Amino acid sequence: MKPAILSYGERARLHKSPAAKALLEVIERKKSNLCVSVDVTKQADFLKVIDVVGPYACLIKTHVDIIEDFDPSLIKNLQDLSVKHDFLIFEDRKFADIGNTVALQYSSGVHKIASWSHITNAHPVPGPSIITGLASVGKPLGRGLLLLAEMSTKGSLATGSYTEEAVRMARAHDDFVIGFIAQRRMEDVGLLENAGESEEDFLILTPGVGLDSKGDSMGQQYRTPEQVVLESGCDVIIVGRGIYGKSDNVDVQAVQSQAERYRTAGWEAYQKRISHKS
Ligand code: 5BU
Repeated sequence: MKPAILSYGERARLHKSPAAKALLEVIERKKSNLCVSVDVTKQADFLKVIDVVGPYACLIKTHVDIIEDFDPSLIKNLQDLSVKHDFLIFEDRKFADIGNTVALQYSSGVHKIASWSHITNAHPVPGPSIITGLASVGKPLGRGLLLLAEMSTKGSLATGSYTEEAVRMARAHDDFVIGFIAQRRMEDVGLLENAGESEEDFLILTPGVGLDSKGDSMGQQYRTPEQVVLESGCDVIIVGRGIYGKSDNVDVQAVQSQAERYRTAGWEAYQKRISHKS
């Protein structure tokens, strides 16, 4: 059966990747397919936003390299919040180098991403060696990788045969690749005719989600949770500024009510989707 018509819980039971299983389980448990992207630059704001949105999110997405006052205690605090509120962590690192370099960037340096981030992502542009490089670090830790098959920005080059090759690369490494950053489901992408019914279950995590705006002045494009989850069959909505607003002035009440609003919109779109099954 196609993943888009199965429940998250059914998919969790069938999935063989520990990272994908854990994400599907938390989605089902919390009835939330909302990933909050916390793109703020001060530790205190970062932790404050996460503490407020944590109860509504299945996943918190980070760009740890934008934190100006980073020190290792931030990671401990983030992990404590992940346990307190029951969410997974996704460092949106977008690796894009040769296998040896990405393995070092993933394991080492100041941030030691592999030691705390359940999920990370990579551009397929270097070819399959980027997956083997990252898997050499992440697979023994039970981590999962998303490939960037598409992007949400105007004029993205990740289309057509590039997207198809990303899907083929993932299929050849499905012991570590758990899904895609994409704008729609990928089951039918790049399949040869008569390929038959596929058993694959790649998760689709989708940025570029907003209820009140169609985009920003720097090429971002937004679609609604209903368009993303119901019409395009994606699994997780990724929302940043739509929830935390202006990063230099965190309004706790507003952040909480937006998180609640997006969580409800994402979950209702999913419920409509699976009620259309058969
Ligand atoms: P926003 O504030 O909801 O626009 O933030 C979106 C986040 O998702 C931000 O962290 C981006 O780096 C990230 N993103 C994206 O917007 N579009 C993409 O195609 C990819 C990532 Br890949």
